[in-house]
Amino acid sequence: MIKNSLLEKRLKSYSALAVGVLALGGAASGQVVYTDIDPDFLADADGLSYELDLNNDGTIDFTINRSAGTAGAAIRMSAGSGNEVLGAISYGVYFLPYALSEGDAINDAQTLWNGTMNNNHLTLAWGSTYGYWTDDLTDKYLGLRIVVDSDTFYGWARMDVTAGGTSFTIKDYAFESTAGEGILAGNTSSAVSANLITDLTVADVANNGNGSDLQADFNRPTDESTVSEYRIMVVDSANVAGFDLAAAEAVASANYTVVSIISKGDVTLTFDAAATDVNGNAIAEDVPYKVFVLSMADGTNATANALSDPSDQITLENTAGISILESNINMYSFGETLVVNSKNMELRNALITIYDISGRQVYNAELISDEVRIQLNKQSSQFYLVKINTQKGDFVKKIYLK
Ligand SMILES: [Ca+2]
Ligand SMILES: [Ca+2]
Ligand SMILES: [Ca+2]
Repeated sequence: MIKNSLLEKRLKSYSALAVGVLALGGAASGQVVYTDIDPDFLADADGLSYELDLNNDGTIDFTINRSAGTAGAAIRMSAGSGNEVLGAISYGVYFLPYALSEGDAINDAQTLWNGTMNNNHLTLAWGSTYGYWTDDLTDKYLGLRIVVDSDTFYGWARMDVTAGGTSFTIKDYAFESTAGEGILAGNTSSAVSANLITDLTVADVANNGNGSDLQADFNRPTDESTVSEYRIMVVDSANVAGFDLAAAEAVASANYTVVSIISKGDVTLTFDAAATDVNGNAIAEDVPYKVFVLSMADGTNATANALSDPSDQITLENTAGISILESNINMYSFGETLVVNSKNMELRNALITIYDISGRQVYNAELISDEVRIQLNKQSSQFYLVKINTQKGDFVKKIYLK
């Protein structure tokens, strides 16, 4: 049953293993490992089978066989544990692998995967009766995925078949070595990724207790031709560990903010009051967040999306009229009175200067005690910028006086 060509193939597979491992080690992301079957393997008689080791690790992942069926010849395949093929269910009990065309997507967006139906016999061709591989076909693709140590890898195998399930020829195969990342049928090199944004920063810019307090600032990539849009995503820091490209791609559209590429220049985005985190929870104070930007591929110059690194963590705080403690300087307000004090006498001989929202200096004095109360005459509630220059350093805080 095992022909010389298969033994040769296996030897090639083991040598390909070393190449594959090297490729994995050197790849930051997006590395397709391609294996040519040379010569192509032809199964044109009952009992011939091809054992496909998609990732060349010595473990057979799929077996494709040419057998005798009740409807004449048949081509069927079985899958190793956890491995699956892209296809469709027929009559509720049979699974028929698709004959994909070059460029068809093979990824986690497809839901019709199976590896076990009909007692692990997946049917490519049952005579001329059942299956997507019953006609004469050239250069069609099986969509494959395998599980290795609980990671999923996507790949394809290219085949020709003759009508009625009388023969199949398997020519080559490939898999994407980045776990979870899809592949296009026939692709032998990695998809080009959309360009990433740079210099992502976040800030707390208001005290509304919602998304409008949060601002994200980033620079667009110099070359935006690979990008169709940016999706700005707020992630609860508790969930950041599992937030990868696949997770970002799966976020519902209601739970991120889109920045289009139509408006040029670098981006300063203040989120909507109704904005949520990626799980749909309203953005709130006192919850640590990190922000990500997903660059969506334009589909022509790039076909893979790309996720930025997370921003620094930010926890929105309500700084309106409440105590602020920083560098041992305590500052709080009530009515028109601003109270500044220090635990460790840093304020002795410090200079305090207060500016209003327009930048006008409204108060300036040297502090002679550890606590000072400043009465500000003002027309309406507003923010003030308080600057304190001490011997140990300078301290600046925005404060809201009612
Ligand atoms: Ca394998
Ligand atoms: Ca070949
Ligand atoms: Ca705030």
